[in-house]
Amino acid sequence: MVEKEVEKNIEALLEERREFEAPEEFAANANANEASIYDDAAADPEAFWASQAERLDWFEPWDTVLEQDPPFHKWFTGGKLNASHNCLDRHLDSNGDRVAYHWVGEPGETKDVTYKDLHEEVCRLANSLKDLGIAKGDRVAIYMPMIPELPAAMLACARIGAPHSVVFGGFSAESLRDRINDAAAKVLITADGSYRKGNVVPLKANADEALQDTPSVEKVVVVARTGEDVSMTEGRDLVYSEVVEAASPDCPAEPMDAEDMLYILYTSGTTGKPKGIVHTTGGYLTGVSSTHNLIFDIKPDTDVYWCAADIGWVTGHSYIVYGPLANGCTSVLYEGAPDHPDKDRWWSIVEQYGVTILYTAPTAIRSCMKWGTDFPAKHDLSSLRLLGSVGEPINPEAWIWYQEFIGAGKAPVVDTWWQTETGQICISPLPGITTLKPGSATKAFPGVFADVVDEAGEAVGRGGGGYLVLRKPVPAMFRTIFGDEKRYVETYFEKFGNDTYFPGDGAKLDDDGYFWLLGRVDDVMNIAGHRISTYEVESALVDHKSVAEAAVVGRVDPKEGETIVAFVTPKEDKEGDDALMEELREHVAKVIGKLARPHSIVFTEDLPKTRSGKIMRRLLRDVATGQELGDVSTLQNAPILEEIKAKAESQQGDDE
Ligand code: 7RM
Repeated sequence: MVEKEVEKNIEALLEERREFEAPEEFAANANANEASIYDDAAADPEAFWASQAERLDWFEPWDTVLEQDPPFHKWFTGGKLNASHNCLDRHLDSNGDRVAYHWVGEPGETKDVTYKDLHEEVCRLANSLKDLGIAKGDRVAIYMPMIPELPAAMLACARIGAPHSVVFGGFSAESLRDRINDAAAKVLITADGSYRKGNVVPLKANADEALQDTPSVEKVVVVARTGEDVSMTEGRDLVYSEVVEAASPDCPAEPMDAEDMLYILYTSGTTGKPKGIVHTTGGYLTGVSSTHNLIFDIKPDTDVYWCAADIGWVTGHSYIVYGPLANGCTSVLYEGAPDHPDKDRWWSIVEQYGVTILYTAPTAIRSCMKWGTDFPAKHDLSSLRLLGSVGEPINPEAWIWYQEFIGAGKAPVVDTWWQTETGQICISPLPGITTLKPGSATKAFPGVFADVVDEAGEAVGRGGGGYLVLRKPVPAMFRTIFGDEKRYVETYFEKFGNDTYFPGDGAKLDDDGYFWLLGRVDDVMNIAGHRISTYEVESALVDHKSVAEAAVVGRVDPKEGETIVAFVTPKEDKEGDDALMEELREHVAKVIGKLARPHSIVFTEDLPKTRSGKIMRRLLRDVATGQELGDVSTLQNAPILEEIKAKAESQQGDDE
């Protein structure tokens, strides 16, 4: 009886939401507006991906679209191309004066960089790298702020066939050191510092600390961003502007094999040192440019596109640099924080440049919800015609808020599921075709074979829940973990066999075959034999009018089994008191069922988050179970954890 009630109310929470059909005018002009694209791609996926690859410039055509030796796969073998050529040179004749990036510095300066400007900078820097001894195949580490020199550095590497390894500017010296050493990078490109919330982040000082223990690095190129004094090591460190000015602007793009490495990007696994995710050239560029074109409905002549992620994450690699530039579109590149100098910074940028497409993360959307609607309301956001979300499940309330208060109720919201490993979006609506359901990433992109399976790897079918899998590789999918093929096979293919990629996410299929991502499988709780995802409880909590943000974990007790602990940030004007605690427990009981009612609720000003904004549930689980805290080095706000811990402990005392 109880179980039935839970089941029904989970369904009610997730499904009793409005559905949104593609707006007629949008559909009429959409890049993807024939539903047959799905069936055609399913019938012959290789023909579909080949047609997408043909949108690129190839120096030599490929022989075979896909060669598989599961779990290994190669795309467009025999083909030759260059990513930098595809992102720059081929646009020059017709669109050289088009703006590639409207750059906005956090302190307020702006700069428009055209395709011609970027091409020249890239060619000069590529020649400088050659002068510094970088040859095809050598790795270059990049540790930079969100300034135009960052995409330029990536493309300069791509131009000469040197794989780059971008390390997010928020990472510590130690993280930088480990990544440089794992890739054995020969050159580091960095900056004196960067601006964040009005402060200077000392990138060069961090780099110097890292460089004490990185034997592979021979030269360091330093961009003067802040102009502050930094120490320069004679014979090793060079000034970026001097190096670039001295170099020739003439640098032919190296013809690369489709399967040559384009870059390494490190991502944390559940255990052990970060994994160096390896992406190659032809498939990657095909995957990111095609998804960018069809999902974001890019009209290069008129759109101003803004992906508000950091280039240091895969979202920035694929959807700030390679996808948008391959499609010849104009982007915004913003250096700083969304609330500096005030909480309307993003909306003033949207207004200033007439941004038409905005792509961001649920955590950012929830921050904006917390700050209130006055900030977006101060600005004319009517240019926005399409909104995107990525990074974690977006709860229906945040989805609706985004559509309503940022998209004026008219802009479709595309919730895009993918990973560092997949390189490209895999599950997402096509905004001119797909009927949207708030909270669902909807359907697999054409040519992508996503499914939901049970523990034995059997398809659960519509209405079922289990593990998300991909039954065929996508072109932009990673090829291996740098230097650790064994870990590649074990992490992703041990569970269901070499033909089935396991991304580590749980998902449900609803009766229409829509995907509902439920978070990492290690975040699924088992409450009295019933699977309830932390996300479902979080969604119910955030659904309450007094809640800004919530994270939920399972506390395993040998006697009681698993119970639910919620960490809740109330909205700014709300008090996290006993009355609210009781109200929230009742609220969750009402929307999901008594079984899903949190056993305890800890109120906190903030939740522990990684620098990319993901809530670290693992650490909250440690707090909830009273265990020693795990690794906190990737947190952006580590001190909050001690506060939460102290509160949780005093509350637990109250319980007993
Ligand atoms: C792009 C990115 C990947 C993990 C992935 C999921 C989660 C990402 C969504 C999502 C639900 C989404 N790369 N995730 N997008 N969950 N809906 N639209 O975030 O490598 O940093 O993270 O993020 O758990 O496995 S990532």
